[in-house]
Amino acid sequence: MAARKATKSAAKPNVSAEELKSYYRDMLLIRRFEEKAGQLYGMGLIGGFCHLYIGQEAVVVGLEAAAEEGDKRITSYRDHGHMLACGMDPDGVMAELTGREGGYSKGKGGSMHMFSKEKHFYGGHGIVAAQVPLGAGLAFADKYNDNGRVTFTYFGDGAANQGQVYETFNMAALWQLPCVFVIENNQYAMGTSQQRSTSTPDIYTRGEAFGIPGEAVDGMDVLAVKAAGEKAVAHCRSGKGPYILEIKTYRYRGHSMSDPAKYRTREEVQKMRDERDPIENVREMLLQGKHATEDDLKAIDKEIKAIVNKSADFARTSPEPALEELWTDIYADA
Ligand SMILES: Cc1ncc(C[n+]2csc(CCOP(=O)(O)OP(=O)(O)O)c2C)c(N)n1
Ligand SMILES: [Mg+2]
Repeated sequence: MAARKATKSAAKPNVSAEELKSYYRDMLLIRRFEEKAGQLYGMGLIGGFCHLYIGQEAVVVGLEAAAEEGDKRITSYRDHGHMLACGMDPDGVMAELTGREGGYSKGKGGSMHMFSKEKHFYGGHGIVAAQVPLGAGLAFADKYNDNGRVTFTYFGDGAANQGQVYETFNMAALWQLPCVFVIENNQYAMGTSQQRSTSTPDIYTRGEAFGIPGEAVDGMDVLAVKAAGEKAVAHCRSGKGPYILEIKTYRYRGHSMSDPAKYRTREEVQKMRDERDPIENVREMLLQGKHATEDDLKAIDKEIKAIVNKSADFARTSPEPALEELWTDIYADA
């Protein structure tokens, strides 16, 4: 059996200027979309919970750069970034946040419950870690159908302490499922820091007991995430079973829109924004490497602003779902 050790990743791929620009664009779309969602929430247009992804953009954008058509993804309630990164329509996502007919779940699911068969996005799950066994189930189906597809199963540092994660690791390793377990370690589970809740800081080593290799990755660096993602995907696709990526990242906003964030200082957040911001990092790379001018980047900013404003207009003007809709989509084929 090959060595199945947990390692810290440092590799970075060579990418073209066009690729770098597309990562900048995709991360910026998530950032601006989430800022707009925050505004709509403040205006009372979004009900229920709303968990923003601001700060974590390089995780999904880097991993989507390593994915191929037909690969699957499943995640928690902090899910808008995953949907946008896999190509779901911003109009449909925003309209679901406002609970309107034009939303991905016809306004009946809200922020935490959206799906797209077309883009192989399987939710959006509100119960912490519930998506982890489901992700293994998706990978089981792919293995059974022998179709060469890989599933990205995302969960948080807090979720990593849930028992069902380890039952899943055992089965995924036993059956050699093509599943990349992506731990988005943003250092907090609601108001609890990882230090307060987690016995060992390196969650990527947790697969060793099951023979699952793991790797820690700098989640503020989209190129490092892409490189680690490619390695993990190649491992899974070649039939060697699951792989763990612990992606060290940071969320700038509260756990959800109703979080007063008393458990950390403003300075801590500001320091991260100033020194590690994933979008600023790529912006610097583009400018310093002379891959783009300030004007090129301004044009991208403008394009993104237009997409996000359009999605907000759609989310405000799409009608409320009709009452009869309450009786549809209850059973799979209804
Ligand atoms: C089974 C279960 N327990 C508790 C909660 C309440 N809860 C919602 S999010 C959360 C913290 C999860 O943190 P983490 O996995 O680090 O994800 P993050 O919010 O940082 O993305 C908790 C305890 C829940 N939704 N489900
Ligand atoms: Mg967390």
